[in-house]
Amino acid sequence: MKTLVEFINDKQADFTYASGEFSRLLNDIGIAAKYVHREVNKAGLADIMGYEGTQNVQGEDQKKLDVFANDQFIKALKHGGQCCAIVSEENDDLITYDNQTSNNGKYVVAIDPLDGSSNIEVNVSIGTVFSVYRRKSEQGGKGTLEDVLQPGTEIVAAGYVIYGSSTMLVYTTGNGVNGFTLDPSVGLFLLSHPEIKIPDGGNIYSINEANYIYFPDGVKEYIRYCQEDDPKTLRPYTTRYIGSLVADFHRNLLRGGIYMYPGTKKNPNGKLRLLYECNPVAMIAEQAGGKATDGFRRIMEIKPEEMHQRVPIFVGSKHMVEKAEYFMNYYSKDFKPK
Ligand code: P6P
Repeated sequence: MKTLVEFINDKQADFTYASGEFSRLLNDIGIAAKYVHREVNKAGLADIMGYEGTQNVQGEDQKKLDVFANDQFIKALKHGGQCCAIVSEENDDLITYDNQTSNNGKYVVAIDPLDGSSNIEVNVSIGTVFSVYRRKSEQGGKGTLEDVLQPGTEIVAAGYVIYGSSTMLVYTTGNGVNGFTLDPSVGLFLLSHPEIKIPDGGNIYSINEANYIYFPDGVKEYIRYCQEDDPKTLRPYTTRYIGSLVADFHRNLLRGGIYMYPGTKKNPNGKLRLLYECNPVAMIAEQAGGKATDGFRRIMEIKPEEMHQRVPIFVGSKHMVEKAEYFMNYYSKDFKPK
């Protein structure tokens, strides 16, 4: 099996930016993921669970693993010297570096270092979600907000790490989606899922139905559609929702399905963050033949206005997302962003 390093080097010619720096940055993410894998897999044993006592920008209690993961990615990207700025779910403000090497870096990273971390103590799969942009500001100075507030169409690499029954890195550089499984005995990510394509005939819908009474009518009608009997269109579908984006998305990517976190009357922008949750999974979905929308607009075309901006998301098998969009446009035009 090809290792991640061999794969990146072989594919270097495919990159629009056939530069060693880009390959180095991808490898830095892989290195940090291995350290997080090690800590996640002993969380039950070590006193690494429990709250760090601080809160992140979302006002959520930070668990020690959240902080550990955040530190690992920030350190690895600093060590690699290719990244000049990071927007992280765990930090209110843009992270920049004080060393010249990093300030010469050509790239910026948006990352959720440990998404779904509330699931750690119940042993549910969690994940890291990331996207990489080329900086727009002049090389040599610190990275800027302008560098990270770019639409998803500008992303040069996007992916996630899922810390589950095995640890996998799944990513795209715009030339298809490939999955690498970590062999902990040798510390190598091995190409286990080449050229991932999301099945068109998906029949899994993933949504937190506890919010049902607040959903737009379009979502309620789409859920009803999923539950109606129609053997021709594989309905009734089945529902799977574990409350960990990376776990829910990864299952649907391999099996076919739709993950939805819609806006509600109470929270019109939903819950998930555009920069480091929605855009990365949207790019993976599109590169695997799927689709990602906020109910009306392509996720990757939404221009971010601020770092921790939330957007509604419907992502997964193309025909499922298109059907959900149909219901949103028919029943819930009032939810369409102005
Ligand atoms: P809810 C985890 O907090 C997360 O950001 C995603 O990983 C997950 O899909 C979603 O929120 C779960 O949210 O409101 O259903 O608990």
